[in-house]
Amino acid sequence: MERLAQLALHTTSAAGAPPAPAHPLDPLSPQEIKNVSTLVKKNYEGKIINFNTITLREPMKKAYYEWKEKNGPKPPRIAYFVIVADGDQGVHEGVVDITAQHIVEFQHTTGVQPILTPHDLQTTEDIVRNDPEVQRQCEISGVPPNSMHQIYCDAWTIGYDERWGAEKRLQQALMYWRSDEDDSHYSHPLDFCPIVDMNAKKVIYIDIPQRRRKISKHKHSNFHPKHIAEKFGTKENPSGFRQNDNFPINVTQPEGVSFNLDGHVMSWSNFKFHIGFNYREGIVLSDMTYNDHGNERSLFHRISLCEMVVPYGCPDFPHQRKHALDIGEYGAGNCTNPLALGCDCKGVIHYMDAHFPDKNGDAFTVRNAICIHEEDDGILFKHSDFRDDFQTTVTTRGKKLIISQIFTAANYEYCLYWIFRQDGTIKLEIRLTGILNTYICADDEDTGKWGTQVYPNVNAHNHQHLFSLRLHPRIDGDNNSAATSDAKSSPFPTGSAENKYGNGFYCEKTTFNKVKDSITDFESKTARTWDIFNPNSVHKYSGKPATYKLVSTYCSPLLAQEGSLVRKRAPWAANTTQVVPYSDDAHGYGRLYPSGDHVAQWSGDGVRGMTSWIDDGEANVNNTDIVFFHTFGITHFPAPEDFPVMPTEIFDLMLRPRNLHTENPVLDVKPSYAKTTSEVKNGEAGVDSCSLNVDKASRLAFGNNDCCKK
Ligand SMILES: *[C@@H]1O[C@H](CO)[C@@H](O)[C@H](O)[C@H]1NC(C)=O
Ligand SMILES: *[C@@H]1O[C@H](CO)[C@@H](O)[C@H](O)[C@H]1NC(C)=O
Ligand SMILES: *[C@@H]1O[C@H](CO)[C@@H](O)[C@H](O)[C@H]1NC(C)=O
Ligand SMILES: *[C@@H]1O[C@H](CO)[C@@H](O)[C@H](O)[C@H]1NC(C)=O
Ligand SMILES: *[C@@H]1O[C@H](CO)[C@@H](O)[C@H](O)[C@H]1NC(C)=O
Ligand SMILES: *[C@@H]1O[C@H](CO)[C@@H](O)[C@H](O)[C@H]1NC(C)=O
Ligand SMILES: [Cu+2]
Repeated sequence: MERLAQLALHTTSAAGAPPAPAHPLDPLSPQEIKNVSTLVKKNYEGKIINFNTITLREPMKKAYYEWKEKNGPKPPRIAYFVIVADGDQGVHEGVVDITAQHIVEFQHTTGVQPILTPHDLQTTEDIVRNDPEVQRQCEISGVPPNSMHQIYCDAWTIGYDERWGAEKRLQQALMYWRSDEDDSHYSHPLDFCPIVDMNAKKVIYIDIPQRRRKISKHKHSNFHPKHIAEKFGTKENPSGFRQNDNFPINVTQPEGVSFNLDGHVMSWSNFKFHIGFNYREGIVLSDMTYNDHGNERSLFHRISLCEMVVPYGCPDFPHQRKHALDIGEYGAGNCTNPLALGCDCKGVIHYMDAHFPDKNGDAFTVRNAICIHEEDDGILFKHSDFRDDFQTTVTTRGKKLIISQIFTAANYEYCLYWIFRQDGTIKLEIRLTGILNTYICADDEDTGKWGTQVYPNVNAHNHQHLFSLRLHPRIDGDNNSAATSDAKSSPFPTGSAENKYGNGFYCEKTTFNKVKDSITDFESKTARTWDIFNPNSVHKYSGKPATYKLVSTYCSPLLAQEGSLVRKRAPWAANTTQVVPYSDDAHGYGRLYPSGDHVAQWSGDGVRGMTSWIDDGEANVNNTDIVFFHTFGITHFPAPEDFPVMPTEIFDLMLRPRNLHTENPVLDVKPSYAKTTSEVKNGEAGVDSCSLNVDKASRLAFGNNDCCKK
């Protein structure tokens, strides 16, 4: 509560018309949020309402490009809202035309539950602490008397529990004890799990295991500096911090940054794109182009992480309920952290804020939600000639542009880095950190294969972190195709006329004609990658189509089986790719969310999201407007090194241009050092911006720099 209160700035709404933002894809401004909530309140006069969602409803692709490229009308500002009304089941949702100042549509939807908000999570703890039966269970667990204020819970989405379905708005409260306010509670889990009804604001049930386990008697394991002093401090070094690697690495960018922002439109190197942000997907990159020597070529209409699932692998009840779909159930946007200069990102930084509604419909601002900065990216290209002892050489260093955010889903932190290289490569790097979800294990208990004892009496269950990357390509135009690309040996045996020496191999490209062809899995034996391409834009040398190749090898298969709750609720996670036709229809809203629009407490039954888009699998996805979904992520078998807080675990994927550029697209990046053979012979200088004479920020680690000046 307090932490959020500190970080929040309640923006007072300006009187009168909200200033229209410059760009149709810009997130709603605080004024627009307030404006929408005012209209919605009028519409629901007489009801007690809590705002859950107010967000931009992006213009449909067609309308957007009519405006952008064909001088069409500017798309109106449209907002989508979700509210919870006291006494009503489900949600009220609707669409507001801000420009026209009226509610376009609204409806009461039952049998669904809205996304959880940080506010929801905070209230649960109070409800749980004040419940007499929870208090009794704490006593049974051996929690010291009069210490209910030291009981904490991680309020989790319930997933789906068939005992209650989706009628009530529920959370499961994963219980812990903290020895003091600054303690991390994860080394003292409790064995029972209350179910909280958020609307009734009470505990409706407590799942109590057959085998009771007393709270751990071991000292808590903590990680803040004061705890490090306690753990490792000595008389000589009271802080306890290691002393052998503490010289700072400072970044200098004396002339500032190479990127330019026009509102939310980023121009960097040859890239141009719009940076959006919403409660659910967090960062959204749209209308991405690359300037190919004056020709502004379109690459992607929209890129985002549209869903994720973190299924846990312990088969014992009620742990099957732990499979948070964090993007659809919590929101990568709404759980985003405010970032700090010099520590979350280093160098010369530009930040963007994010705005959400609070439960009263006032705007709530997360400062510095998006971090934008550049970093050195090592060698971009290099070649030296052996004939003159490598004196004939060219070395060009690269830079990268990084757009990042960090969100906290209860115990875990997800650090997301969208990285651009000058050659047109787009990378997504994810760093997992934060704290393992933990459960109690007794002194004599074996965690078996389903978890690891990471600390005395602390069992961290096996789990996966799987994401869905949504790519809406627009490579050289709206009609694109996709294919698998497999490295294959020649099908002909050694000695045959076609493969006499047995060494032949090639790239087998299999284009998806129908949706059902596009359902593929990662294949390490063929080093499988996927091509997204425009069959109508053919390279003049290679004869191959302009392509972005998806290179992604962190593709753990979903381990929950057919028929499991996880598989039903995350139908997209069962395979590595799905390609579906883009649909502008008002109900598809561009096919954004593969586990459906309202994910919380969905049973997984019925046809929704990915299942409905795949349909009978017969729709054409070849040379048409397509959306490409990619499941990737890791399987996490916890180890003691991940506790009490986890060093970042890093994985990534990349999209690289292939057959798109005439030649190496970064030949025009100025080299750091270059000398031709004749310059070497004639003792001429060539290009040199990286010797110790010129790059004053670099120097020798040891000894005298003077001796090395040329
Ligand atoms: C909302 O914006 C409209 C113009 O876009 C303006 O006429 C109206 O007064 C605003 N209402 C509030 C409550 O800010
Ligand atoms: C380098 O950064 C450290 C903090 O990390 C700071 O204390 C120091 O003053 C900086 N040095 C320079 C030369 O800016
Ligand atoms: C975002 O968080 C705020 C603060 O907890 C909450 O009031 C709001 O309803 C949330 N919005 C969404 C869309 O989750
Ligand atoms: C896909 O479309 C292209 C061009 O329209 C066509 O040449 C090709 O045969 C199609 N591929 C498949 C697998 O149907
Ligand atoms: C998709 O996943 C299912 C479930 O794991 C598997 O049975 C099927 O073979 C996969 N499909 C393809 C084409 O790889
Ligand atoms: C794109 O493909 C659709 C069929 O899927 C076709 O109707 C349309 O004319 C194509 N557009 C272009 C620009 O080729
Ligand atoms: Cu993990």
